[in-house]
Amino acid sequence: MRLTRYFLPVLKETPSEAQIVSHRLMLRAGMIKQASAGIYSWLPLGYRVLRRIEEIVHQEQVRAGHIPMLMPTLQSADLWRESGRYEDYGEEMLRITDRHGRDMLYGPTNEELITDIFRAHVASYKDLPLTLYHIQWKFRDEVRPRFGVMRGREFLMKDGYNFDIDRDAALHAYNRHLVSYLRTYERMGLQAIPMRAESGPIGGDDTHEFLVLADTGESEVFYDSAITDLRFGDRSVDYDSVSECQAVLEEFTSRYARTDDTHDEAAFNAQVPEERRRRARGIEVGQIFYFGTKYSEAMGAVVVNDKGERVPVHMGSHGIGVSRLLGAIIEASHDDKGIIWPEGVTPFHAGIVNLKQGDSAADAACDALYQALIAKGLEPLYDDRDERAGAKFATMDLIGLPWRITVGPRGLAKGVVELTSRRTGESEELSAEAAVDRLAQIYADA
Ligand code: 5CA
Repeated sequence: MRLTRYFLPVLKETPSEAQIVSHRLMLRAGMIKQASAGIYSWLPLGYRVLRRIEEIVHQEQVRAGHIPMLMPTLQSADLWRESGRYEDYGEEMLRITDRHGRDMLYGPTNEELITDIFRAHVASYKDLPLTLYHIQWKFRDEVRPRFGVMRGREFLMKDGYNFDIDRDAALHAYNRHLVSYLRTYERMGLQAIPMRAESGPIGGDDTHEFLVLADTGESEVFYDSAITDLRFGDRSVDYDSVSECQAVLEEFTSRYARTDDTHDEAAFNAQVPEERRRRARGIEVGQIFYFGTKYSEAMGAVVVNDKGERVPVHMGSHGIGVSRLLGAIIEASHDDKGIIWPEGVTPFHAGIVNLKQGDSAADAACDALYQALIAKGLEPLYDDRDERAGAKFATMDLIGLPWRITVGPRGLAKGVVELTSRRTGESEELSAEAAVDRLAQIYADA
């Protein structure tokens, strides 16, 4: 993409309404624009990152054997009356009446709708296990929408639902989700720690939230610092193997890590040596639940088991805050100049800065570099504006592309360009061809 043909409305001023750094940077970098309280338009740069995050979530869900689909945002109130949640959900639910006077709602989550699909089409244990998921907009009329996309009213969520014949099978689905979530967040450059939590309006006793540690996080958390040494890495786990998934769950959840809802000071002190006790704040980027037959009993989602008996199906639901993740990644990865995107989610792979726009040699070198990167399957953002170098560098630093290639007459005379890492600030002079090869290698490894 050439910047002169793009739409990147960066702001010079720091917007006064934004209280936390991720919100400020998303506004300044022209990624989002508020449409109304807690509701945002995704401008092209923000939309690119959102799509990349969605893509990683899809890939990891499919890898775990889960099946993508799409359910609507608007739902009928009647389904929610069956589960009893129409009344229980309270003011957070946006209720709408259609022209025929029918009660509708903008879905805050989809347990009822998916259970309705299941009961219409599945009747036998032979069709289990089954896990369906979608990535769809949700609406929760939060009392205090704030921090930009972090606590929105409209937000994008991946929500998945497992259907299993009994508790053991459903707990395997729970563990499988935990494993797939660890992989998912690490691919985005994040460490998200599973912590024992409360289930709230979703229900059930087994639940973990995934938290990214950050001072601006809304949750208070208590954990054993040894947990921050754990990495999922690129290990391969067989998602069908009960013991392999169980082993990962045990590795990542046996140490003390809880949100304030479930925190138990006595247990904390007894289980964790004093020097490893941490009390901090975190951003909840996902949550997994096992709630058994709560919805299947209320809504008549039954299957015939291998003994010919009709039994309610065991379920869980599993959410990832897709739009919130942009805020979480920026909170975890920025400096005073702007965002620093991890390679896995960056909106463009590299920026090209032409130090002397209009100089025929510099322009030609930039054009060639731009084409060479595209030929390697990379997406560059070429700053071809007629601007001072300082302004171009400031824009690149603000929008946070992990790599910048700087091209100018002085370097070209020596046959080199400059490759700069946004994260370390280190630069290296090398030929344009070598820079292209280096970037191709970096992204192949990422
Ligand atoms: N049905 C379950 C799992 S699919 C569910 O709704 N879980 S949840 O309530 O925990 O939401 C899942 C994730 O959505 C949360 O972990 C959080 O990352 C994200 N989320 C929840 N509320 C908001 C909000 N107001 N703004 C942005 N993201 C949100």
